[in-house]
Amino acid sequence: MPPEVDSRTVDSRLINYLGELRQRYAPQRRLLLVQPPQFLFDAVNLEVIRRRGYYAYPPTGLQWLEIALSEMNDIQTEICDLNLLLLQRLIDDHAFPPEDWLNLLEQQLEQFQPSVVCVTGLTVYADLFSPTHPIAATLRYLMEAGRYIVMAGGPTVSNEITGYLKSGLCHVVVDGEGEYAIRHLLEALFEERITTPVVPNIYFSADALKAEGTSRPVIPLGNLVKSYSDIPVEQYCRAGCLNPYSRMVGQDSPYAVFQLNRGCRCNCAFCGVRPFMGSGIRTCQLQPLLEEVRYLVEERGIRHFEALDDDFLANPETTAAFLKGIIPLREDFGITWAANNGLITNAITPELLELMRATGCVGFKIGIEAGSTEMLRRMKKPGTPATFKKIAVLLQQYPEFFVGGNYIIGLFGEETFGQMLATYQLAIDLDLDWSTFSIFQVTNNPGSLSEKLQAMSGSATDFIPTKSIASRNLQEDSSLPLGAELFGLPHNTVPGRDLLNNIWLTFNLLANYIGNKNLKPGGDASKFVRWIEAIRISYPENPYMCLFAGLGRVVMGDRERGLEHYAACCTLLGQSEVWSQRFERFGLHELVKIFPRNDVEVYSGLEDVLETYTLPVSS
Ligand code: B12
Ligand code: SF4
Repeated sequence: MPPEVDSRTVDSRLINYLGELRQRYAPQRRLLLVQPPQFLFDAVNLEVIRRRGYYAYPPTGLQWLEIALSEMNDIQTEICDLNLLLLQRLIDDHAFPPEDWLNLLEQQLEQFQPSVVCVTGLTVYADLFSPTHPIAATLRYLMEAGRYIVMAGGPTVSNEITGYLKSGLCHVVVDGEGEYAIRHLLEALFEERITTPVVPNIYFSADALKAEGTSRPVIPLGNLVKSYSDIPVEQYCRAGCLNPYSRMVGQDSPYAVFQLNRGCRCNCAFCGVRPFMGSGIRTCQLQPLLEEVRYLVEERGIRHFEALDDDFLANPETTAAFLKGIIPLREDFGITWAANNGLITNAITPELLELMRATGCVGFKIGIEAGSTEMLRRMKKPGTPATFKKIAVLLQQYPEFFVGGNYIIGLFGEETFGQMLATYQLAIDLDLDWSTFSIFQVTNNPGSLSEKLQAMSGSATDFIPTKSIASRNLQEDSSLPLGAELFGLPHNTVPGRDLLNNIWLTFNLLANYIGNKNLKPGGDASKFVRWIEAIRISYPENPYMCLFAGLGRVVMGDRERGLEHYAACCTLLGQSEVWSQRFERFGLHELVKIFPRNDVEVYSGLEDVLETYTLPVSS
């Protein structure tokens, strides 16, 4: 029976299409929500997986969809996090070939026997149609089975909506937030009466039609507690990590996520949040959210959290109320949390920092992005170098946080080397614990990503270039300047991709390692070491991380551990001509020849290296 509809709140083309699907598949009310692997198989590094260095995020988006459907009659839902299952399998069973991962999906399908399968996904940008791309491969597998109504959504799919529908990879795509859309879709599929209005972020059929309706940003109601019955949340830390912060607090510390606000007040030109989430901030209900966090801590043993928010400080009073609400969990269970996604720099206040201190915040990133005023203006970043400096000074009073600044180089494919130097300069002036440099990528426009990638000369991969390749080592063109030579580049040069990689490598080494404030007198070497030892997990072949972890240990007075790192560095250098040459070009070989014995030798050794660089003058 077609559902009873009110023509003002439905799109008849969508209703007809779903009617056709109903006829073709005779679906039962069983819905499987799938998160495919979140990494690309072409760049898989099994050693890093086994060291638990890959992302393992609970599937928050799918959990919200499950909650949205929980009030519908008799809909049975189950969440299958294939990313988790695959990581667990690869860690436990060394004989398991990663390319057999679809067998894990097949097992879940067999067990649950769904009629509708919803697929989410977030991967780095790559060919989204490739036979090995985890999202495309999952969808293709499901469609070829010919037994399921297949719906897709999430950030990556939102970049290829038309292409995915037109190539028959799914029946429906939902762009952006999915709660209202999924509820409407399932009502139209299963219910006799449709009670929810159509929303225009639904795309459907092989013609990629867009539903006509009134846009309604989702107001998140309630919490995710019920959905956690499906999620073995305490096992995620055994399979991977959230980011270096979760590894820093201890890889065995069970972790989860929370989200207070959806959306972001800002609309930075390079960022995908506004196009994906729409404008405006929607705040979760405070008490239910606190209940969720309390449940995770008290009943599931979670001890570390990551804030998923794009704008955690959007409403300072609510953020303060939330933080006050979790103080007892800090006091009774020693919880920690971090905000790797970043806080809006100008929204940071002493009051909030005090509450962050009282709730076990281990660190956060702040969005700076560029040092040149014209680039900041062009990207509509709130803040100026002067306002960033003011906050950086304030942050020096909170040395217990590990604070990283986010910076982008190669902006819009047009940034000059001189403008990049201004960014480097600002990073040095702000003197934070870390400066995360990333290479600019196209992420912020809906439409076809493949076309945009072609326009941007080749495929974009990870923001952090060393993560794009299985070995996590950059292969450089040795004829291009690197290290000290790089600073002789004419300031009006607009570097291409290879040169950008060299600039990235040089800025990263100089700002974060050779010139790191925590490896100078008065710095906190132990904080530096905890961070480097946490990031090293993901870069087993990187000798400079070993060298600097070793130097940090020496400054801490732990020469024994320092020598272990040093030995690992020498082994890696012995195995790699490329790295040995790079060490020479960066001036690091002297530190390897005579490894410092104490803090004073580390300080002076690093100063000597810095002196070999003619750096821009500090403003
Ligand atoms: C946490 C996070 C991550 C985590 C992973 C989170 C996860 N669960 O997988 C990590 C740190 C790994 C990550 C990495 C990256 N991320 Co990220 N990440 C986020 C962040 C901050 C929050 C995501 C989240 O959990 N949201 C909360 C839940 C509730 O939302 P959701 O998952 O999107 O689900 C909703 C909808 O998407 C929809 N939905 C989702 N799936 C489905 C399926 C169906 C069938 C339906 C109907 C609906 C639906 O309904 C859900 C409920 O509303 C977002 C910012 C944002 N505003 O979304 C950026 C964001 C998603 N990331 C982004 C990017 C670019 C990346 C990277 C590609 C960056 C890079 N090049 O390195 C990497 C690549 C990931 C990888 N695998 O290597 C962009 C994506 C832009 C775009 N449209 O392409 C965002 C929007 C941030 C930004 N600044 O632009 N990320
Ligand atoms: S402040 Fe951050 S999340 Fe918000 S638009 Fe800018 S970059 Fe994106």
